[in-house]
Amino acid sequence: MSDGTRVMWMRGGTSKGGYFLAADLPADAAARDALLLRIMGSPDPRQIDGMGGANPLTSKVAVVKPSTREGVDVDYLFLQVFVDKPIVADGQNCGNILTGVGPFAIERGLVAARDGRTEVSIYMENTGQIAVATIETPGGIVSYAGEARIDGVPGTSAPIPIVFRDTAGSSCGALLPTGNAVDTIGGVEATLIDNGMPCVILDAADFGITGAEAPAELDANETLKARLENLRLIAGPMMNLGDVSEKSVPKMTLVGPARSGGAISTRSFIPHRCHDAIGVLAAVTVATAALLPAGPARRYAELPEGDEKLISIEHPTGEFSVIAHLDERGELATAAVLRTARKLADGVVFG
Ligand code: NQM
Repeated sequence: MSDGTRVMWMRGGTSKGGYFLAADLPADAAARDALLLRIMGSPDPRQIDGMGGANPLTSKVAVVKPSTREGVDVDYLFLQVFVDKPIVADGQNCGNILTGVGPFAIERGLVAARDGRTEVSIYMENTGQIAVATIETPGGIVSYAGEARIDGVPGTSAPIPIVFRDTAGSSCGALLPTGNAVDTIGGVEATLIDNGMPCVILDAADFGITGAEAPAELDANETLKARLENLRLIAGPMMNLGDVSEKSVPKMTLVGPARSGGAISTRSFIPHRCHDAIGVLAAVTVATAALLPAGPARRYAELPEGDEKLISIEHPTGEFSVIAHLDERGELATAAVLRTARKLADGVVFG
């Protein structure tokens, strides 16, 4: 057993994981990944011998360091520790875990807090883009308490608004990597799109489901899951992602009509298990798909008028509001989201 590694465990949005300073982890990626697998208890469906919560949403890691980039405070690398496979993947970003990065950076002394609110600008290493998060810091101390509520998390917390810019083509090189708003793959219409998260947007009706089913019901539907995985393996190379059999992207998002007054309803496979809510950048990407001239998302989306649109993405545990600012071409220029985070533990973990 090692002497332990310094870590803060945090809930970020609707996910949870370990936040490490890069300097506290092995510099060699293979040694770092071996340590993280031990820390999470992977591979094991129950992660019984580690900190992971037996769900991809609770088997996540943020690696943070001071940034050398002009105007940027910190660099953030997201790592997905697979639950039941010995894989640590850096092929995707995570906007939920991102939420904890600002508070963590302030708590670790990487960013000086102001009295009131502190903006933290974060370079997201996985995709090479910047997000700006605003943290509540009354008296120069991070406050996690507040009145902000996000669906999928009980209770209320301090608000952490986050603004994303230039997320189009984050991993695929272009918003629409095939150049089309709609492609036909495996006999069904799909939008292959990446506005911060590579997603394959599909019409739930094409799979004989309504899109309102509970995640557990969809997870138990082996025929559906096999069909989605088959389409995902076809979509990966079309999206410039290569062979995605061991990658956590693209996400497979089934859409249908909104049922609770939102813009559209979603069930998002990430990629082998149905999300209890929806990822942050996945929600931004679905909102962007809803603005396209055609495709499964456009078919169902009910959108407000104006250049600033609140697009409410319904998911299994509520809704996710994306505030979309459109450019003169009617395309999404910036997206703002509201998240919350909570510090759960600060100490050392053994690998
Ligand atoms: O899309 C889950 C999550 C995510 C990712 C996933 C996320 C995002 O809910 O930005 O937040 O898609 O694997 O944490």
